[in-house]
Amino acid sequence: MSDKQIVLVTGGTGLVGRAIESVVNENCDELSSYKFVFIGSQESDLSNLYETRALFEKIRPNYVIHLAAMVGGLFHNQNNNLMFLRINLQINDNVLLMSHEMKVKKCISCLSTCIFPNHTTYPIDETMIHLGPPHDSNFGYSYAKRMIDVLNKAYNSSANNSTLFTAVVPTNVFGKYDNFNIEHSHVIPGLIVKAFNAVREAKHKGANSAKLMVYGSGTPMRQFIYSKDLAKLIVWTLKVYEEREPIILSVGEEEEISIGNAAQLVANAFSDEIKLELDFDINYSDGQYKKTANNAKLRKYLPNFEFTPIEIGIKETVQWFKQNYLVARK
Ligand code: NAP
Ligand code: GFB
Repeated sequence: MSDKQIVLVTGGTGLVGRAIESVVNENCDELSSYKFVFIGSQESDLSNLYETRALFEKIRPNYVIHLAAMVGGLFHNQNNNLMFLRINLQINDNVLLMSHEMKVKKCISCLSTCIFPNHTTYPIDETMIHLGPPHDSNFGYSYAKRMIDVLNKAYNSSANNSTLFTAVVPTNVFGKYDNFNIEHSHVIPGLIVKAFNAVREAKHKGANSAKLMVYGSGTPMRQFIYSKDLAKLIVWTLKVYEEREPIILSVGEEEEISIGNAAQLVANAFSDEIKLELDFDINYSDGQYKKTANNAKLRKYLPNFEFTPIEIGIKETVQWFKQNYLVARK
């Protein structure tokens, strides 16, 4: 009988899950008391309670890192708010119910900085989640995520509960194994696949420059966290974080950059092949202008945590995509 603590990672086959898997593989000794089980929708459709129950009865986790969700960028959310709401409500209710019933020691769920009130003061912090409606473009996803926070409060205060229900609040994430589908993806993977295609087309034509199409005006502001850094912080949350209240996992406010700047960093990552000039198409929506998050609570715990500089993270992600574009999720 193994005395290892079993950690079930739902959403284990996605961008964040795969990053946690590589952090776990790189730190086997430090994490030797845990056995991580990474699952995707092939192992269990977590929007279905019976399948969720069967999974939990099979794995019998001591801890749960709950990442599984219907996830997408601005344009995917904008056109599918009902689906994002219902599917994520179902997944979250099933996973938290089974964590409670199976007396999991700690269940760490994932919120997002995009679920905060659209009209608010800045920077946003963990206390502001419910102080007003979210941006209309992703209200379905946002309210489903906010219900995790409400479920956590309800379970934590219920009489027969023995699980610590808590949550992390990542900002926009990017990295290897992301979703590179242009219609559904977030901005950085969307730009990478567009840049990759533009370079390939230019080379085919013998041109030495090309355009990189950027949707919108490029003026909205974002904080981006490299998936490897987020993974390290989520493993830290598993081992150390014992508060019921959520914690924002983000680079600092001073790292906030415009979409145009992010696009330029993507173009620079291809400059060894072709010069890419940014071309902004304002027929596309800008979405939320800003969602500046404060990471002071994280810094109180980890004052010296070093985030990967975004230009390095983007270069590594572009390199990975070039080597894996045939198998990348598109
Ligand atoms: P992702 O790459 O789209 O991965 C989603 C994961 O959830 C995949 O493993 C997927 O399995 C699984 N999943 C989806 N529907 C499922 C279902 N019905 N049953 C079981 N598993 C299901 O997403 P991500 O970017 O890693 O996001 C992970 C978490 O971070 C999510 O909770 C998300 O809301 C949160 N987050 C993400 C960002 C971001 O910018 N990406 C920002 C803030 C918060 P398959 O591989 O089988 O599809
Ligand atoms: O990552 P993204 O799709 O979502 O970024 P949000 C959208 C911003 O990037 C808009 C611009 O200003 C877009 O006009 N943009 C430029 C692009 N080129 C592209 C492109 O090729 N693809 C995409 N997608 N955008 C999401 C929420 O908001 O944040 C989700 O809708 C999720 O729920 C995510 O939580 C973290 O950052 O605007």
